[in-house]
Amino acid sequence: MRVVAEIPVSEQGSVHEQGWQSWSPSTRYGLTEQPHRWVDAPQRVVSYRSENSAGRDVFWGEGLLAVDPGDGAAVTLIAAVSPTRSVPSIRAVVRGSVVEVAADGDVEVRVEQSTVDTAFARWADSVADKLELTAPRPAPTTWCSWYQYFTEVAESDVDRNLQLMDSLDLPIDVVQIDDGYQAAIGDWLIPSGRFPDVAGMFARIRDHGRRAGIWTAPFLVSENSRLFAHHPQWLVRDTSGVPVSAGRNWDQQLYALDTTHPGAREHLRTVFITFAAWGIDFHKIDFTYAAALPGVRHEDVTPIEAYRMGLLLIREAIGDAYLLGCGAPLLPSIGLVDAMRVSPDIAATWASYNGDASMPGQFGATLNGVSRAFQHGRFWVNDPDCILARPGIERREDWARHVSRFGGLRGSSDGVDQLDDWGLETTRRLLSEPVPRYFVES
Ligand code: 9PG
Repeated sequence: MRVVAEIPVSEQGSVHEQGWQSWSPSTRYGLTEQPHRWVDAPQRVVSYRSENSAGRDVFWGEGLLAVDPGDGAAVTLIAAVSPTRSVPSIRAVVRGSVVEVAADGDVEVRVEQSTVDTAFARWADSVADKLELTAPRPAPTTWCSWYQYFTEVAESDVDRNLQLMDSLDLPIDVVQIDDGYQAAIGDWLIPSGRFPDVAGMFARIRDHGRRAGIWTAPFLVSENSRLFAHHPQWLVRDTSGVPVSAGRNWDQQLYALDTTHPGAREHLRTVFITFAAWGIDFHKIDFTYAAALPGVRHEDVTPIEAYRMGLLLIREAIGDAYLLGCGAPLLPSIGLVDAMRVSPDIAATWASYNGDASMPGQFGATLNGVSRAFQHGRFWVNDPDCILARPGIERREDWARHVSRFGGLRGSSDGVDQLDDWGLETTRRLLSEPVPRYFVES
């Protein structure tokens, strides 16, 4: 690491960290506060940039970090020079009344007499200009199966909700089936037992006058999948030839698909072209961090290049369909997705089950949704995660306020029959509200 700035600060100073991917905690801290870090080691690869060495006693941003001296003096922003190509880690250490910032790659140091949010927004404007990004396409409104049914979702649940959306005349453009329709992580075209006719179900969604959306984790391969059994050569490996771990979830060991391997690429193309033939035109691609893990690939490219090759391939296969990234390295996704989950998952509880701010819970979801507000309208449409408004959702009024303020993509994820009067009225209102172009002006 090379020192890039030494910034005098007052006792009221703060450091603002931006994490690697959708779920990585991102927020500001007072100088003596402890930053949010992983709690259980296996979580590290799933929600954080596992290859770095972010300690608990230092501040750490991935490609972006800001220091506010807290005395009215200018804020300093340290940012990746080419965020879609290389995302340096940026470390900030408090040494008495100076914050020393170091980076392991090319960064620019910007000094702005403004709030940190405004400085972030101005930086994002400059990135968008340089990359000649056009304004992101507004998001359709969605209904997502995940936060009511989780992996147990069945075709009958979707049908029942379709009926209710019609009878209640809910303003939902896209019905998005989440995790659960597929036989295994990696086997996207093989149905789970609960979906006897996946293609037929997407056709029924369209018969109801709604658009069809689907969830995949396109770069993940579960140890239980046929993909893993039949095509071990398509996995990212370490230098001794062992498949690199993409973490654990669903009580399964996960691996990363090599997005540079011709066979894996052909497979990805087939999956997404099949979805297009089924009439699907909304994609939530999840756990995409897997494609950017360090390792040995068929082609000698950087992890970020491999990641973008995978995203670009999907982009090309789905035509004009709307693309939502999730579990996604943020800066490397710029220019390739329409919308981005900027936060960990919402949940029925405010706190996550183990205190890890990257795990499902309203605390972490809100934290990131606020700190990444500047990205909305510049890099993509911000997805703060779904509206949950049914009884039993802890602090549901607070969550509704958050979505109203920071929701670019508006999606409902309650079983419609679970909503009480407040829940239904709130869901309808949040789905109908106009979304501003920006949440943070520059
Ligand atoms: C489907 C879900 C939903 C959800 C996504 C994602 O850190 N974790 O272990 C972790 C696991 C799952 C997860 C987020 C984090 O949820 O965000 O909306 O699609 O997958 O399995």
